[in-house]
Amino acid sequence: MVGDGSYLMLNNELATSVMLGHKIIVVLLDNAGYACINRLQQACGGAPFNNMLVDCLHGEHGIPQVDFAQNARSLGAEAETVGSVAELLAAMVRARASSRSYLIQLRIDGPQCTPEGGSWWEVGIPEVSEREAVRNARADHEQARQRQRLG
Ligand SMILES: Cc1ncc(C[n+]2csc(CCOP(=O)(O)OP(=O)(O)O)c2C)c(N)n1
Ligand SMILES: [Mg+2]
Repeated sequence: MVGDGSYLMLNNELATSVMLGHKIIVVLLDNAGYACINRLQQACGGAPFNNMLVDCLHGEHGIPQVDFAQNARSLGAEAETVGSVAELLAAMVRARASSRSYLIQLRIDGPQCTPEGGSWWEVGIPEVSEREAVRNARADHEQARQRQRLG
């Protein structure tokens, strides 16, 4: 299972899996951007920027709408695109029956995430900012550090 952003960073592994005959099934969750980094950016007090494709800097040719299934086929895998959980289940049956690596592209909602799991990850927050949200995130960060066990 892989996100659309991660797939763009490692899709060549599909060609290797086909070449070696080591079949893998890739379920690609396409939410049009780096959603977890988008969430982290905002948890640190930042405004959403340059993570979801809709917020990204782009030039005159716009934002590419990557056809991930087509991309996987070009690397030698079989592939299809689905739009619901029911279609995903049916596609998994075909993927399991296939003799070669198989990618299922599932379009999912954008930046919405499941609620946090409750664990704390230390990420540096600026001490000085004109943004109130950043100053609040810094105050939360300092409080959280008080509860950190060292050593
Ligand atoms: C090689 C590499 N570059 C950058 C990162 C930082 N990083 C962690 S998650 C992530 C975004 C992943 O986006 P996607 O795969 O689309 O998953 P989503 O959060 O949207 O579900 C990035 C850039 C990383 N882990 N590895
Ligand atoms: Mg994504």
